[in-house]
Amino acid sequence: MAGRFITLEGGEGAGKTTQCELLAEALTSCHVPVQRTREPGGAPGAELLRGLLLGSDIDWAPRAETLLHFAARAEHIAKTIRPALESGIWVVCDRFFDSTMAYQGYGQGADRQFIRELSRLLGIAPELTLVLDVPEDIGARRMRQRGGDADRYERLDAAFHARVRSGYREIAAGEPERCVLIDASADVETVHAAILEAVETRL
Ligand code: T5A
Repeated sequence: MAGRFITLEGGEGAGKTTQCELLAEALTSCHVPVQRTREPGGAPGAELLRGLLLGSDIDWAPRAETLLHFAARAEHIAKTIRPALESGIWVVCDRFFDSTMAYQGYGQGADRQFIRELSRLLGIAPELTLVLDVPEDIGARRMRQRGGDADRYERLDAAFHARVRSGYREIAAGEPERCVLIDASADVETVHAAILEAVETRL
């Protein structure tokens, strides 16, 4: 596939959405064709599943919740990610399978081997994953300042968000060839510069 596949990951308020937008703009200004997308979602069917996962108050069984994220992901890959990559477009994706490992695996205690196996079966993986690392209290403060209603995951307690953060740090440490840990507690421009440096160096 001619396009390159980049994902941004991190806990609540790490600044992924902000940084996805800045990275896509930077690539576009270098005449690189880019598709920005997000999970859960990124295709009509996957957006429907997003509504179920974030908007409902159902206390899903961990395996069911994991499979719903992977169902949304399979749809997203088939309808958006793979077609873009095949036509030479770079994909900048806000969350991907590391989110399921961090949130469902480390955060909610779902079977990590099950998640690893589902990730492998997708048959596609990012070439570069930027893990935006921010202390939970800074992330929570940013979310409060931004306002709006908290989704199902944002409402979970501080211990959950601490497990998600340490899960991400473990993922990044375990796959250094794919992942770069970025200190996201700095200001927007500093984080953007660190991301550009990682993209230039790795890709
Ligand atoms: N989920 C997702 C799972 O549990 N399993 C999965 O498999 C998947 C794919 C998705 C939720 O679903 C869960 C994880 C999530 O809880 P979402 O609505 O897509 O939810 O929300 P998030 O991905 O968490 O994204 P958010 O938009 O809520 O946060 P971001 O993208 O990290 O942060 P951003 O860029 O929107 O910034 C938040 C605020 O901080 C400011 C921004 O201006 C904004 O106001 N900000 C900064 N302020 C100071 N310094 C910086 N460096 C800043 N960067 C941003």
